[in-house]
Amino acid sequence: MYTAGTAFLEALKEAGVSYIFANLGSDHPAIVESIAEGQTSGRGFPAMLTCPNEMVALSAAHGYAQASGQAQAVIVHVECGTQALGGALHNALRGRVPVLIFAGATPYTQEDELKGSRNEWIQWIQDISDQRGIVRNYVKFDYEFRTGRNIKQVVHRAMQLAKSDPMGPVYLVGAREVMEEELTPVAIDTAEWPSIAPLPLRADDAANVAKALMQAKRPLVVTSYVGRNPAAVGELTRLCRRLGVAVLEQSPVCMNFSPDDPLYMGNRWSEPYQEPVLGDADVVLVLDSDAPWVPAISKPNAKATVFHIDVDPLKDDIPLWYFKARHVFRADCATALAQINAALDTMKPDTAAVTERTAHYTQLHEKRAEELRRREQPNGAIITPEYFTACLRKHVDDNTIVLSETITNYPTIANHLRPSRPGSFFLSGGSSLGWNGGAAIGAKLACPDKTVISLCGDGSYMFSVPSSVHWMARKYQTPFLQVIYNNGGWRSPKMSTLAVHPQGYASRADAIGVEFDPAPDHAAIAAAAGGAWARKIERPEEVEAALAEALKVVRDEKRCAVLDVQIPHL
Ligand SMILES: Cc1ncc(C[n+]2csc(CCOP(=O)(O)OP(=O)(O)O)c2C)c(N)n1
Ligand SMILES: [Mg+2]
Repeated sequence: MYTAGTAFLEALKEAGVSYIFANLGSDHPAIVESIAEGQTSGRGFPAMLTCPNEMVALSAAHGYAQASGQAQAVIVHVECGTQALGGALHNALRGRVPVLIFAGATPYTQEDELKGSRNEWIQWIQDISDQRGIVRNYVKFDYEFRTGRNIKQVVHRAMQLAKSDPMGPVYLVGAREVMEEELTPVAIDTAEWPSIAPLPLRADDAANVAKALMQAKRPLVVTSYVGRNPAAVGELTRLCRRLGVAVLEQSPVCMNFSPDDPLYMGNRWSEPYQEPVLGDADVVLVLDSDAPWVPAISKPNAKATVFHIDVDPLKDDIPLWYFKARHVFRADCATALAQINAALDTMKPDTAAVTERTAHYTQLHEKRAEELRRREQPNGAIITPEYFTACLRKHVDDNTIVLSETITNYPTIANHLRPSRPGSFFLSGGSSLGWNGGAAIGAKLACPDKTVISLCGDGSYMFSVPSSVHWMARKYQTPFLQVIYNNGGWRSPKMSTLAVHPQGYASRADAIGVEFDPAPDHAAIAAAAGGAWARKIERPEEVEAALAEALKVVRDEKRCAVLDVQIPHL
């Protein structure tokens, strides 16, 4: 037996897919049959994992790709399973995550003309006019298999698109009749389907950027995700140290530059004040950022020269987007930074100027570090997020991956966890809440020997479909520690309201629709769904013991632990 379904699975295997995160339906008999046949005949197809919720499935593929760089596959049920991918698709797009999503389509014959023809009532209900239109705002490529004959080529083309910069999700559809087609196998040489080579700068441009940074009085790098390619971090660090260039992160979604480096100036989100370091810079080099500052509240000096090097500098999928820059380059930042460093090898920086710049920025760094140390001291009988995060920091070793969907505590994590290893720290990269649980499963599957810690707000925990996540985590043995920064609801929309209406009615109201009152027993959901260790803590003196026990459960018992940490409420 060799059907289009078999060819599809074979192509995924050839493309390096290890896991198919699947939520099945009446559209998938060919695939289910081929997997069962493959298990008997030993075809070695990717493992198919049952995902009771589609958003968790795609978030798992997302976390896997973040932790390993490898694109995985997601299978969903026709148009309704596609809808249920929900905001995970937005996250995959904005996170620039390579992933192949396949959805069946309802059969296109109804009188048994072909194998797979309609034989269930729902197949009329699931026929819509443009299934691919559901996702077209969010994928790099969408296509429907018209025949089984070239199904492998189409999968490899889709994967080539997904894995080429700027990376992103791709969506394929196949109706039952196409997937049932009996085929003669087609041989593919995967070496002939590479992703595009990383784009370099032109040599002159690299030299010009090097010269501008070298001659600047207050040179500054602004970045959000240069560290998505961990190789870029070393080149950036080398560049900054040799010239005394500082780094400011804007809404960082991964580890970009060591927060302990004296040239690290901190991280900005949407705080309503002008950033002094940004205002003082005379040369600003933006590296990989979708929004390098929020111009209404903070921006570079009008006299500053701005360079922008980005894997996707035009952001053509963000309709209203403009940030003034004099020089804009589409390039892979790891390559570009190596080129700028190579250009500097032939130049002679003024060592006195480098020393002065380094001393200036080091002084600012130390002042900031002192303030952060002060904030993480224990504060009476309450657990502050800063104190808790500082305690957690001591447990994060070199073998740990941390995920954060902590919303109003994003800055707390950046400042007090201080992730300093490239490739060890991730946010979703998007803004649709609920990535944290599935992503932890994916990261653990990608790196089974690492400890995975997923941090989330109480709202983000509920968005993550914890029943699905923890059922999967037990079934597929992906233990991780989940910490809930529980402030009793959605602090973020409350802050958004107060930022626009500081003295308004909402500022004086007792409740504005963001409170979780009465509170759910969050950790117990995970215990019920997946046998997770569950604990709620409220006092600072409980923190150390709870963290030690939770991590022991994860590392030794290989069981999930969910720690509900009560921080000051809304
Ligand atoms: C899918 C989705 N729905 C709604 C929102 C709007 N939203 C942004 S932050 C937030 C609250 C998050 O709550 P929590 O995780 O507890 O973090 P907190 O704001 O309390 O720090 C909401 C509802 C969103 N970003 N994504
Ligand atoms: Mg909250």
